[in-house]
Amino acid sequence: MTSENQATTAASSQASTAPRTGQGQAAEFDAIIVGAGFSGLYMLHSLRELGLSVRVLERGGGVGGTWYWNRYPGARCDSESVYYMFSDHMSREILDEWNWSERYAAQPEILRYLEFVTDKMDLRRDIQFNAKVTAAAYDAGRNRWDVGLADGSTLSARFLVTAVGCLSATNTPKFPGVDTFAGDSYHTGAWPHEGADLAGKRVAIIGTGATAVQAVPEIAKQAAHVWVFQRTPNYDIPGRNKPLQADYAAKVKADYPDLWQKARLSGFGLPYEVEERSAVDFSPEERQPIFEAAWAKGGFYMGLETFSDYLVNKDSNDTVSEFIRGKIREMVKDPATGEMLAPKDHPFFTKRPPLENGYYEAFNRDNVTLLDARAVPIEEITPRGVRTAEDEYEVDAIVYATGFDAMTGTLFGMGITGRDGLRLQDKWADGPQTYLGLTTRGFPNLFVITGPQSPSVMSNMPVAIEQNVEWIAGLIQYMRAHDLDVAEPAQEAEDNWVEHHNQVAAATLLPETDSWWMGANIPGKPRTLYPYVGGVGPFRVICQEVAEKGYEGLMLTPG
Ligand code: NA7
Repeated sequence: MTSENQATTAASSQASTAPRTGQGQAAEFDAIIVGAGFSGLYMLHSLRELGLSVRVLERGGGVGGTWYWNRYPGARCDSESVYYMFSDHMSREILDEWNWSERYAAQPEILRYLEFVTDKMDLRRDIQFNAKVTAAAYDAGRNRWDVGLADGSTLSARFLVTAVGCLSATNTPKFPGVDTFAGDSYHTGAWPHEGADLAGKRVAIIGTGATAVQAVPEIAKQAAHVWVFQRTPNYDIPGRNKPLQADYAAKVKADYPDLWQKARLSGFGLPYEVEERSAVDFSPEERQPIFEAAWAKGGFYMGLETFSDYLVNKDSNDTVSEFIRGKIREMVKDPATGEMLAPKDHPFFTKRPPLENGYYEAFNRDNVTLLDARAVPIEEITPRGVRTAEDEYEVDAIVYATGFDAMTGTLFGMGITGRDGLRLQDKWADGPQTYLGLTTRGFPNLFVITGPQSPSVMSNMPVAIEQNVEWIAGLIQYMRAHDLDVAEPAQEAEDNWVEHHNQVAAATLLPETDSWWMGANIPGKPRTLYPYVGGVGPFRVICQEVAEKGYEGLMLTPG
């Protein structure tokens, strides 16, 4: 942090400690932020810089968001740690001081990092923990958001910013008998803080997404036996996790200004070297060494640095999909298990490809059994375990690695109502309707960080988050400078954004695949692409142009 920054932080943080509270009245703030993960922390810092009084409401007992809740064995980030952090926009000092220990940081280290940031930036005193939002209603007469908490208390603010992440509402399938199991049940996204004792136990793991791919090898090391219930196999790419080399980390630090810039203008928020080329323009002999090099390197390079048209060209995609299937068959000793693990029902990267560190090898162990939950579905959970049409698997513990009601689950759970009592879930009943994913008509002064129809999960998250936060802070600054109190998108601007979003989605292979990106994992959820897939860089440019034109598309009015 520069000394100038420090001075502003100190001055504005004094302002932020003074909410206006009257007798019998709700505590009043300029802004309420919901969530204290990456998004909420940076939003708090940014609004304090503007001199706003701010309260962060966090349902957990500490900061961290995703990294507070997801404490399952093996939990780590699939973005390389050196890029999975705040840039110098938050604090140059933190960027210089913090050192990661592994190529991909594990959950405890990321949580330590976020605690470090919180303390270093003195953010904690404006965060209210164990504060679950149960209602948030816009009062047009007062132009304020009234926010109710589970403990019955209320607060109010001019601006409401949701910083609730994309994967914070856990999804446990409604299997018959799910509550009858006599052993221990865990959802990976709500793992007990004291840990789960799985040593020597018989464990059922349901799901084979990015979470299970991390958890299975770790649980297999402790458990007596693990049964993995797979409905759909994924294209898991080797992560090749390893200790971070000091010279590599130093080089990255030295190059940060360029690297952040590159990441901000990239497709997926990572500063990788993307070659604009199609796999179909290369012969099999030419493609092979390109694939092998990316496979050896590990990580998302496989998707981003080999060929650039996998999401729009099925023929190109077929080449990489077949390459990965071949690798899976090689890694798994039992041919029948290898075949079961090789995905055939969807193209590569039309579901989020997990990074694996020992997942396929785990199936070479005697104490791990893969079961085909597509061919033989789970019929019920019994007091003893998991019953399929063919068998009952008696276990001591069931681990639900069954994902999340992504992108909208938590927002809908907060009871958000806008102008004239319009409920967010009613407005979005057929799918999200937003302007830039950041705002939605009928909900004045509500801003959504990493919302649907913004790049969000299609990005290395901190890069998407910083852009969202800076745009929202810029808008609020603009409103204050021009004595404007209400921001709400015009209908036409919103319709145009939704249409653009849908056109971009339709040009890709993504809508054909059942994925949580498409809402397909939750029965009854509208089927639409939730994240914006036009790219982090292009999205940034669009948002910048909107801002430069006086926030074109938003109706900005005095209160
Ligand atoms: P995901 O990716 O949504 O994975 C959930 C898994 O659970 C997936 O394999 C599902 O199979 C499986 N699932 C869900 N419901 C069932 C039922 N009823 N029966 C059997 N199997 C089921 O969640 P994760 O937590 O792994 O990862 C979420 C994101 O976190 C990840 O994408 C990264 O961005 C980080 P399906 O594929 O639907 O057939």
